[in-house]
Amino acid sequence: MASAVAAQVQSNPASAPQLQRGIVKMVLSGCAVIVRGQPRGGPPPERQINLSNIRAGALARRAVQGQTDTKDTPDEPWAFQAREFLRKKVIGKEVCFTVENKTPQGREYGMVYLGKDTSGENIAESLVTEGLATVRREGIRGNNPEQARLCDLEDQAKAAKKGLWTEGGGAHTVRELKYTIENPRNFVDSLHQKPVNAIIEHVRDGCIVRALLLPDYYLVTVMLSGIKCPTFKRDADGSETPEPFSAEAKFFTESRLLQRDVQIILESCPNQVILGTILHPNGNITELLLKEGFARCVDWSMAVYTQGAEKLRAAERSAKEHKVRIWKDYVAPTANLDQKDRQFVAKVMQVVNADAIVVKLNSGEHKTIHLSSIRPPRLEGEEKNKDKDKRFRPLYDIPYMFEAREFLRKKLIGKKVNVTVDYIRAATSAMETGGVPAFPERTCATVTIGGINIAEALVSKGLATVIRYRQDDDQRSSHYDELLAAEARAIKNGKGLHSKKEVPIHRVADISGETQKAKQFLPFLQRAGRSEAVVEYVFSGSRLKLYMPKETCLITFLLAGIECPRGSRNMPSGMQVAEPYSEEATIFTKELVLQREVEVEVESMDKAGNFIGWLHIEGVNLSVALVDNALSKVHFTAERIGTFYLWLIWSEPRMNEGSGRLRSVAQLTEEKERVAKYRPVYVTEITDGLHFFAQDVETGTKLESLMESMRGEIAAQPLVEGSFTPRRGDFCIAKFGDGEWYRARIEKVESPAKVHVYYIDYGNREILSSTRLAALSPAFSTRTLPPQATEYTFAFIQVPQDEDARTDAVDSVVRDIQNTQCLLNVEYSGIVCPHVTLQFADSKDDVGLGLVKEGLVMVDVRKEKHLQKMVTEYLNGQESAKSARLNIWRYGDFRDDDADEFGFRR
Ligand SMILES: *[C@@H]1O[C@H](CO)[C@@H](O)[C@H](O)[C@H]1NC(C)=O
Ligand SMILES: *[C@@H]1O[C@H](CO)[C@@H](O)[C@H](O)[C@H]1NC(C)=O
Ligand SMILES: *[C@@H]1O[C@H](CO)[C@@H](O)[C@H](O)[C@H]1NC(C)=O
Ligand SMILES: CC(=O)N[C@H]1CO[C@H](CO)[C@@H](O)[C@@H]1O
Repeated sequence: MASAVAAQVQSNPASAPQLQRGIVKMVLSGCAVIVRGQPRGGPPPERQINLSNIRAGALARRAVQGQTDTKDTPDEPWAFQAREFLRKKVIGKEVCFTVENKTPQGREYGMVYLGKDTSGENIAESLVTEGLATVRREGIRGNNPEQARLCDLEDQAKAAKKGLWTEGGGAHTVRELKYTIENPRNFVDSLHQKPVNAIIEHVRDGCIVRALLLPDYYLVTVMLSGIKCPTFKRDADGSETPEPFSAEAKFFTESRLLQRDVQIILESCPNQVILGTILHPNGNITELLLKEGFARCVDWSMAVYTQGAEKLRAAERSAKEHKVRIWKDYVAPTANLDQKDRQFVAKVMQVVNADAIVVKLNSGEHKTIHLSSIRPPRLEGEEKNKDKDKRFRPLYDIPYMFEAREFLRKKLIGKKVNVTVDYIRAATSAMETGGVPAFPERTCATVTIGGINIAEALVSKGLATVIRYRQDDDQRSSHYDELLAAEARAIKNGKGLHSKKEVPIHRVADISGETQKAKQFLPFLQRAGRSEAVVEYVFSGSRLKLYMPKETCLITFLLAGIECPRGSRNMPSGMQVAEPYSEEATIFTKELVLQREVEVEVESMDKAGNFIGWLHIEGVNLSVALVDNALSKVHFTAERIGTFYLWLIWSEPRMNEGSGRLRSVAQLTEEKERVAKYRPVYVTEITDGLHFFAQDVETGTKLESLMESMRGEIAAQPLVEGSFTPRRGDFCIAKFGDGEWYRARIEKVESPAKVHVYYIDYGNREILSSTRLAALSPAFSTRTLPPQATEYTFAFIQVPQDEDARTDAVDSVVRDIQNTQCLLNVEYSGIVCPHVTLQFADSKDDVGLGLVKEGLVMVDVRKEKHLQKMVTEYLNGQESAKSARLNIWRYGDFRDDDADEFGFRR
């Protein structure tokens, strides 16, 4: 050891003892220091130097534990003052020293000077001057000038009655040291986390220190809150085995904190160990240790850290990322994922139980995501075996499962969320788990919506619990501490699973497949009219399982008016092959209604106890939407929307008639060419969302004559005002602002004075008093002439989400085409309505392309092969708008991928 320090020695004239250099690591007493060299790839060597020729008092010593023949010895008078004088002067400082004498036991005596050479302060002289050390006159021989000088200084100190030479002895300089604390927990609590002044007296390992608390001289062992460093494991035979980096971690803390003045926040005292945080002006040792890879975060003790746990996690994360020290072999749980698979935005399609969701990725693919580090409600012990014979449905029968699922469903379904993958849990085979059911691979992620971590929200409501991990288990939420904190709050406030109250019970009548029960229930549901329901399962495009919250029952529901192509299924005669497009129909329905709140009208029931009726979601009639979707791909001359509409309205449920209609429609979609058969329409209404309503010019004369005779009839037989009772869904006639009557449908009845109507031949809506409504006579009903206004939207363009941009586009469309005859061609289908191109009747210019060229909208880049020519034409238009910096491009170009941020929606 000594040789390494000697290696850093400077040569000196042969006569004088060699001058050596080092840094003071520790002051042992008023007359001894430990000096160390510079670290070179590990903790440096060190030597103890006792000061020649002087003596300072001995510090207090604790009895050797377990040996009854030793006792605590107190400080000698002025000993602590001498140590403190020296500590403040030299700790952590560079000094130089000479070794004048070495005892056979290896003890070294010398002179120590502050700084690089002997021109610095001679610390022995300073001590003597202050009366903090005495001179060993007995050892002085000959006439060494240095020794003579020490004697002089001592004489002066005596004369001035300094330190040891003050009258009355030094009893007041003896500390009343407290090695133990009776009740450490009370002691810690009594400080209320106020910082206490302290001196670090010993560093046991990187995160455990012995501290002298001031001003009362308590000696306490403090473990740094939140972390753990590699340490020295004591074996059974008493020898210590260092863990990798334990010595380095210890040196890291020692070189910064040993014998330094600090403040300590004593944070907690679980079973005798005091946890605390050390404050030092140069930084935060806890954070530094983590950042340098000398420590790892510890969940249980992290909870008491008062200075912000997220900073510690971030420091640890940085060390892991850079693979420093203890993390040198670290592999992130998501290391083999591309960035785009690690973090992405996706749309929630389904909530599975209470801890997983199915999302739709940009690619259109569906993916199941588990919420990291949480555990959904589950049955404990005996409850599992209760009611064994009853049909067990986890969603309703496990306490709080339904609440948890509903919380997630209401918050997330159909919404876009941010997914950050935290870890992939490998599949476990049944063999590994010893017969416990195996799990497939799971992608576990933190899912946020509007900045809220949904797992944290769930936990804070007591609707899920947090999984506990082994210390070194990295497969966990990146926001694990927040989850723990949320759980602590939920427990404290007795939320959900932590509540002492009776668990909420969901008695659900499962009527699906129970013909007898269904029969009894039918009149009830028929009478109920429109009822709320949640779609719990989609078997096929037109066959669903519904939960009716008011009636608390589960039913199987078939869409009236249509039958979707059947999927494959097992029949006694063998596997029945799926009909074409069954898969597409199922996906279409799933995307539109799965787990959504819908309204249904039950009309009838089939032999198997399935209810048949209509289903509406956000104003869309699912039967119509399904047909529209297939229809709009159809060659226009083959099927007319108007005809189809009529068919839907008037066809009775035809459950056993097969699916001829939709299939024939589907076959037509095989067509590969874009079909451009423009037909004349009259644009009657434009909505704020850039949809529009148009009438077919061909049937226009029919509408005119119908209106004429209708108005004639009204004139002949004036209506009795107020004799009409509006009911939602009914057709009627309504007196518009121009004083004329038009056919309409009632969409909502707020009050007799506020009835929402939709003019079925024009597409506009109005709220008016029921006094301006009257019954629609059967002669003019939709049976005679179907509603003439059809809703469309522009193909190949994105409706701007930004309100101002949208208003600009709508204004331009209103100016150009409202109440104008145009030519229309259906290009492709949409969920709400067909997407079409429109041409001006005279110039044959494309209206949508005009909007693109004006920079009022962005292009929706369709992928269909047969549409590529159109898409290219639109994109060229967009390029010219960009280069001219028109409207939305006025701030310059941005990639299509940025569209969302700029307020555009595809
Ligand atoms: C050297 O200093 C240490 C620490 O103060 C002390 O315990 C020891 O007795 C000293 N050695 C001698 C021989 O004075
Ligand atoms: C997703 O996160 C980003 C940044 O972290 C944020 O700007 C964006 O609004 C988030 N999106 C959603 C849907 O929460
Ligand atoms: C949609 O649903 C209603 C039930 O409210 C039904 O009567 C109607 O025929 C369906 N079709 C259309 C086109 O509205
Ligand atoms: C409480 C406290 O002192 N925190 C400090 C920990 O150290 C970092 C720098 O290392 C400071 O920024 C914090 O203020």
